[in-house]
Amino acid sequence: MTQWFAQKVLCLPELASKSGAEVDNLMVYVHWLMFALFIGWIIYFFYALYRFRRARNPKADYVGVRGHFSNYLELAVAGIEALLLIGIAVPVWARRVEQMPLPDQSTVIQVVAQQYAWNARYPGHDGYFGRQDMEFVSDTNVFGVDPGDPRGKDDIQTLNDVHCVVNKPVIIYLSSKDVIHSLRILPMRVCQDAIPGLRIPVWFTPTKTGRYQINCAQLCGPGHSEMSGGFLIVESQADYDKWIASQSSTPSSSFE
Ligand SMILES: [Cu+2]
Repeated sequence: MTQWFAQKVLCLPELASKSGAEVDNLMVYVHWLMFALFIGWIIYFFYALYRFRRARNPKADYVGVRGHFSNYLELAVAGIEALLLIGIAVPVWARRVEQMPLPDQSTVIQVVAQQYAWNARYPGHDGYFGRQDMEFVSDTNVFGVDPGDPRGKDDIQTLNDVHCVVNKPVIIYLSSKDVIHSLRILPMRVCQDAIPGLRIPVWFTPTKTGRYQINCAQLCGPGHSEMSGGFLIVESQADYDKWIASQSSTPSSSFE
């Protein structure tokens, strides 16, 4: 029922992540409550028009409502709202923040946003990112990779293509080169600001292979809309390994 409501009534975008259903459910519950309140207010509006019509009430009643029904109703609405917030929204958020997947069981990617594209970086065959430092950051080295560190030699850097493996958690360490951007991948139900000087982890577990558009959710300049040229490519482990092999300049054997 909630899935049907989410897709047919609210027209939410395709869902392709494991924990995204929790976000959708919360949106559905909030809309159900709003729908009930809307119907309730409409009924009350017409009741008031009828009950307090001039023909029956030629003189105003200065005391007003004497019963406590409206108080109980307001309490009940506040109770349901508190339940949505404390019982559902806060636990969903707590799980997002506190239950980070383990890096060695995830696809770990660094993403640096810039005007107007997404840079992505992968650890390559050895599984390690090379050393990074602010002193190396330049226009051509947005990740500040230390050119002297051998572990960084096989690192892979892409522009606008973010590859990951289906049914395996993805951890993105997000930052920005210039202004505030925001990484939004709707089918994964994630949206996180990219802030210069901060490295913010974002995680999700994709459940369907495919190509999903990445949007920038902060108006970051005149070319803001160009940032929708980024794509998250969710593929099988075999396809991902093939892609890594095709990108990495250093074969894995040199590390064995
Ligand atoms: Cu942007």
